[in-house]
Amino acid sequence: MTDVAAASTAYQNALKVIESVEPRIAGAIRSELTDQRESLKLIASENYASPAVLLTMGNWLSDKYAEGTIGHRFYAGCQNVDTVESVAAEHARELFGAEYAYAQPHSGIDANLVAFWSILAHRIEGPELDRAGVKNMNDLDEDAWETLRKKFGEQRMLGMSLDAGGHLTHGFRPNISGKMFHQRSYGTDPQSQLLDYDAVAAAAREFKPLILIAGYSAYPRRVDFARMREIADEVGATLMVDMAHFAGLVAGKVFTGNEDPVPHAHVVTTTTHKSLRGPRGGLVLASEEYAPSVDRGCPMVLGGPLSNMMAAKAVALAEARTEEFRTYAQAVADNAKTLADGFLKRGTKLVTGGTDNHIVLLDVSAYGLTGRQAESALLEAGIVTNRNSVPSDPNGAWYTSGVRLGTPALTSRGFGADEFDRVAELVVDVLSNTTPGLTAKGVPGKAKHVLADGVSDRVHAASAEMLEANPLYPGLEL
Ligand code: DSN
Repeated sequence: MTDVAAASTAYQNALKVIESVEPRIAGAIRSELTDQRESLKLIASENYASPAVLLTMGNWLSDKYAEGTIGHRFYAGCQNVDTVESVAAEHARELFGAEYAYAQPHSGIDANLVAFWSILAHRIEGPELDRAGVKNMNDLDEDAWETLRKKFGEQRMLGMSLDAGGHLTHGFRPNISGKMFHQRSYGTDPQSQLLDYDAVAAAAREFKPLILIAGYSAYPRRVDFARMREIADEVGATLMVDMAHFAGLVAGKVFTGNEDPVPHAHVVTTTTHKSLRGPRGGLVLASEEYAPSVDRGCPMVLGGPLSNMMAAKAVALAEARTEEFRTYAQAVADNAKTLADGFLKRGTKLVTGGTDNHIVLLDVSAYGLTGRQAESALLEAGIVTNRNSVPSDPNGAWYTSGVRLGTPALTSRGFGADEFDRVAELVVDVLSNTTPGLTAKGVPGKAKHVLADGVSDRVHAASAEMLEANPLYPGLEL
């Protein structure tokens, strides 16, 4: 980590300033650090950004409007934002070997919206304008515009189902993607719970999607993106990969060849705050062919860029270019394997029977628990996780039958094989000592849990030893 003494001074002074205006906010900031320091953070999508990344977010770049693109803004005085966005894009291109990078999306959903609309612009709008013999959509007459709007709404998307590990933004009804597109899902093999590429190909041949999406939030395995591209090419689809979860493993060169989406996909989206360990935000990478339409993210679906966040993305991407980051990324994957093995040897059922990325997905039904009960019992013992569906989950997306764990955050703290095996032991201790709680009617429900006496204390004590030996932001005093 960076110069900790300087970071301590910076935070102490910043908190003094915040305190003088709204002490409750300063208090919440202090207490968030304490909470993060004192719990086992196993949420697969969370991490700890460096002080350099965190400090870059809080400054006057936040106050500048800069709608438009680098060197082509709708506001005057954007020279510093141009520098920030250029550096972020340059690092992203070099780090991922991408032809084009767009650093403006504020989040993963924004990055996916930019990707969807850039694909629609390239594949649907462009040919329609050509047919009408005009360059700009404002030059279409009312009838042609109505035809184009209707065509946008007729397009199809094929993505991984939510219970197999796909993401809400991959075409599910509660999300705008499920309302914009006719959507179908591919799942995983019922026995192995692994992706069945032949089944994906068969679904693609039948459905003929405009967009084939690969990528996941809760699938504990690597994906063969070369095979996904073959499938997309065969049916004339655009291959979009959402690598939000595993961008750090791509940046750290743990996923290479067919497992690296960038050489195979037309468009790749990501968040920057998960395994990539940057600020909360999004990023789109694209081939030359899609670059001009991705570059229209603003005004297509975005407003003014968050220039302070783009600056922090640039700093995080600079960190991710280092040998130290590669070592970290490899440790994230190695630690996940240790964690999975720790569960398997203690008899816990894992979705797909293991992991080869940063995610371990427990099926807690054999403990007689829902994911919700398991999540609450673990939290009571100081272990922070999130419940998650398992394939064909009988308990649906709210109660679920699974708990998702990930190694990026604790690996950033320095946890290695011994600690992750111990983490598996502690999680098993909690789950095997938890029973469903009773509802108001006195019958076992799906939400409440009862953790046996003494378990929380012993798990807290064992965690505290590991957490103290691997401090978060060592030396940082508030
Ligand atoms: N919420 C993120 C996750 O936890 O995976 C995905 O958007």
